[in-house]
Amino acid sequence: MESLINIKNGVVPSVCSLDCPDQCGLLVHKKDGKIVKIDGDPNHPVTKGSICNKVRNMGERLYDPKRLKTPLKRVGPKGEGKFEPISWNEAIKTIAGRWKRLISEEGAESILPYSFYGNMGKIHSEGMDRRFFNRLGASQLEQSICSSAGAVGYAYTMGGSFGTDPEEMAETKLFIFWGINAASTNMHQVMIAQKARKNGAKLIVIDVHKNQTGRMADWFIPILPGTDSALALGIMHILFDEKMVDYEFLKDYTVGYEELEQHVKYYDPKTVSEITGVPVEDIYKLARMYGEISPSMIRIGNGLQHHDNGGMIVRTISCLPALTGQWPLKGGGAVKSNSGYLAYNTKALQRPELRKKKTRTINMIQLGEALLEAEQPIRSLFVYCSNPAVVAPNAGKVREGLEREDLFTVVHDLFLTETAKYADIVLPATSSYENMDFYTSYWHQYIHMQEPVIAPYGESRSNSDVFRLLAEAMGFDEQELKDSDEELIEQAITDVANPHFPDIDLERLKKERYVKAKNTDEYWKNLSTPSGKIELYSKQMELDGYPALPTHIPLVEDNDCPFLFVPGPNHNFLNSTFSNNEKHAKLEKSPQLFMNRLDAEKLGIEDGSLVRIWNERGVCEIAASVGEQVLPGVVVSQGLWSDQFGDKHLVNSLTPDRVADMGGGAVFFSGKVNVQLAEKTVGAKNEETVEMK
Ligand SMILES: Nc1nc2c(c(=O)[nH]1)N[C@H]1C(S)=C(S)[C@@H](COP(=O)(O)OP(=O)(O)OC[C@H]3O[C@@H](n4cnc5c(=O)[nH]c(N)nc54)[C@H](O)[C@@H]3O)O[C@H]1N2
Ligand SMILES: Nc1nc2c(c(=O)[nH]1)N[C@H]1C(S)=C(S)[C@@H](COP(=O)(O)OP(=O)(O)OC[C@H]3O[C@@H](n4cnc5c(=O)[nH]c(N)nc54)[C@H](O)[C@@H]3O)O[C@H]1N2
Ligand code: SF4
Ligand SMILES: [Mo]
Repeated sequence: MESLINIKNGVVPSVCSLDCPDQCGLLVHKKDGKIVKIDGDPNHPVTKGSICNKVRNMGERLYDPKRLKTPLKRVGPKGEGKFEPISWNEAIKTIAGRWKRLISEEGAESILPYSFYGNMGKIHSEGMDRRFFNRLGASQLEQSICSSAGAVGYAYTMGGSFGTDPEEMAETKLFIFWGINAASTNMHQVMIAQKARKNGAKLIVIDVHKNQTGRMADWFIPILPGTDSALALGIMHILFDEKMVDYEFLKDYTVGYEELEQHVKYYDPKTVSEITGVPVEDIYKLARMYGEISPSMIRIGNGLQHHDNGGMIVRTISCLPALTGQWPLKGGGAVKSNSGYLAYNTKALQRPELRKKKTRTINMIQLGEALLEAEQPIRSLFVYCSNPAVVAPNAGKVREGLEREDLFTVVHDLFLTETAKYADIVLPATSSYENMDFYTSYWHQYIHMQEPVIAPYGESRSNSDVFRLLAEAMGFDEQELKDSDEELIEQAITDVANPHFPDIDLERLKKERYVKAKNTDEYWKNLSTPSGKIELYSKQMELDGYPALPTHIPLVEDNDCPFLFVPGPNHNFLNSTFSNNEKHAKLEKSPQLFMNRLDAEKLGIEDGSLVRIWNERGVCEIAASVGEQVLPGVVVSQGLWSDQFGDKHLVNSLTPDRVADMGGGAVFFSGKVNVQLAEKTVGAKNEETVEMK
């Protein structure tokens, strides 16, 4: 078949590579070999031709004049951004030379790869890179920044990342979007709910911020951050009390419902109201709606798990559908992540056997600490598919670590990101439209094929190409480090020990482009929990040091600042991606701090006033948006803004790098801050004048 790259003019199929649950099927319009327009693929069974504005404007990013064309070496101080072009040959030789010396002097563990899912393609995000770093024997990275706390919490109840099929949600009569800003972060989930609403379905949104998603709900329930376990337990209290539970389902398919019934007696509506800020009558109303309307579906968002108690919150909420017997119903249940259905042959892709020695693992959310304080120092960092100087918590500390003169840093990216500015060597990366890869959604149930649709930009190279080059330069001659991208895909989709994985080979995947997981209907009958059932009571949790029953555990007292700070993502960026592209930044205008009118009045802050937000970790300045969108005591910002808008927008300079209760997860939303009118505030980070009250 002709390569899609060679089609100079026409429309070619593709898939969105961004870290977004929707994983849209795309149609790419080409003129003279360049992308001129990106549309949705109307034949895609879930995304059905609609896509977000971010990717409609993707051309602006792909052909942004700031995009990197050649490898670079740093010629100014770290962080300043002065670089000179060099050849690939020089770049690879420099890296391999430094690493060979480091390995002989301090061992391979002195090298740390740092990556996340800037590109969700499996080959490029967890393929040849894993093989290479396994062979190298480098330190390992715990990739916990996004969804690990909730994934572990959900798995205690449900055995793994398995939930309701979005394609069945036309039947759903009650949607609860819980801690998800779906209007921005899962647009097709919203479209499905809107369609169902035309047939009488109701949409409830439970959030700490009445944002674009809350505003479209039939009922918006504001809640205090980190208290959602208590609300879920309060609902359970009423469901048992008012006999709205399905005892037959509980008896057949769950463990521990009798213990749970006793346990939730402690969570009476009055107590729950005091914890959550949700009025008693609303707790009753919510529980009764949940008890009476079927099928119901809870969309469990990522916002919940970015808290000290995030794993337990997700664990608790995921018990609810069993109580009213939702799982057997079409369109009933819950979705946190559906990635389990498409689990592929990771061992064949990543080759863990290439690692000959056990090596240390470093939690990615504590990069600053690892760079500054590790007993056995990290001497070299290789960053790809991530921008830790902006996205990692306690980002000031991360930047301090990146400034270390004795740290040899390489960054592989499409742009000179904030992180890349600290690099010694920068390598230009291809975009996903220039690569071959396969993709699996973590919301719908399709696996996708991506073939390159345009030629590599400038001298840029894909992740797997870079690791093949590095392997050669290091003198590694294993065949696994030479395999082509096609071979990698074939290995990953062959001999898959997952009963839901579709019967595919590379040929079928290329021909059909997206294929659905199979036999997913009755997954709730045979779960991978220790009992095989839904575990309302979990012995495993007890063994792991948690309460066996779902429990509300208050947030850690971060410091004595008065406001809980929830800095989430925004509509027009994807994490920090797009924040450096003019078109997207313009659409987003500027960052805002949402605060309650009562708090603002006390502090003399008006709508639009520039406010200073600070704590012992850092300081930011942004404009206040005063109103009723958040409860008193809570402030919310949106977006991970690029440094090009000034150095006062780095919200992660304020966020804690503590580890959540489960999965080593991040606690971006459990930090506390002080807020004052900008001109009134004295002092800043590390100065003695900082007032903490
Ligand atoms: N447009 C856009 N889409 C994206 C992204 C993006 O940056 N921009 N990022 C992608 C990625 S990587 C991810 S992980 C997802 C994240 O997308 P979501 O799953 O939507 O998660 P968040 O936006 O982090 O938080 C969701 C909501 O949780 C609320 N929240 C925070 N704390 C609490 C709490 O204690 N209780 C309750 N009930 N609500 C709370 C926040 O106010 C927010 O509205 O989106 C993906 N899609
Ligand atoms: N305050 C706060 N901080 C957060 C969050 C939050 O809600 N609030 N959300 C957190 C979450 S959920 C996540 S997932 C993380 C995400 O954080 P990151 O994974 O760092 O995501 P991005 O900021 O999108 O950066 C991805 C980078 O990968 C690059 N890239 C894209 N494709 C490729 C490729 O094929 N090869 C290479 N080499 N590079 C590529 C992009 O250009 C971009 O610079 O952020 C976390 N940080
Ligand atoms: S970012 Fe999400 S909604 Fe937008 S095109 Fe990609 S998968 Fe679809
Ligand atoms: Mo994420």
